[in-house]
Amino acid sequence: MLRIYGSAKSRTLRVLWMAGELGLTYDHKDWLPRAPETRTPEFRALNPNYRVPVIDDDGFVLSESMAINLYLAKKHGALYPQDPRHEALAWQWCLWETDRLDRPIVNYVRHTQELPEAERDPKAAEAAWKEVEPALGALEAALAKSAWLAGPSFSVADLNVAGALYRGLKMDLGKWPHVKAWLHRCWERPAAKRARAMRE
Ligand SMILES: N[C@@H](CCC(=O)N[C@@H](CS)C(=O)NCC(=O)O)C(=O)O
Repeated sequence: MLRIYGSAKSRTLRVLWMAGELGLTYDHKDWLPRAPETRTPEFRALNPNYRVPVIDDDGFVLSESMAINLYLAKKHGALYPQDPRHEALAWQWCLWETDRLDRPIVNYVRHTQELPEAERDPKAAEAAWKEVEPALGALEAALAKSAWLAGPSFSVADLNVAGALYRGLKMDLGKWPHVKAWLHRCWERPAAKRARAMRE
């Protein structure tokens, strides 16, 4: 039995999307980040970082959303590139996303749209934008050359990067037309829409 820990209102969104793509059944511990359930010794034993998402797949425990989705895709033989070069590109884009985009895009949208106005910090938004802008530029250059990030079709690489760019759906991406078109192509998938409905 697969168990997924974490609310759709967290980075667990991308794992729920992947589970939907693969048609998996799972037990869902629908816990928000920092919820009391994530502060227990039992949860610490699953993830000493106290963060979601985490999965428990028949006793195999794994954290880090990118790794979880790479594992699930490979295990279930779908959305996982078979060609070693495409597989390596999937790793590249997942690692790139975590390094370049994951936190800055959250900070940017929180400090421009999501936090109550009194809590928004323009300097934090500006600092985040200085990282988001070149990252979107790098993604635009790749997507101008290829419709998908790791091979000829939608894969775990697209899901992981588009999943992390959920907040990009609320941004003006006019300057990056290939990113915009790709992001909407990814999020129009039925499993993506179902995951999104769990969050909104
Ligand atoms: N790199 C991790 C990040 C996980 C993460 O930061 N999760 C947040 C929710 S989106 C969390 O659980 N935060 C709780 C905390 O900060 O204590 C991943 O991609 O899974």
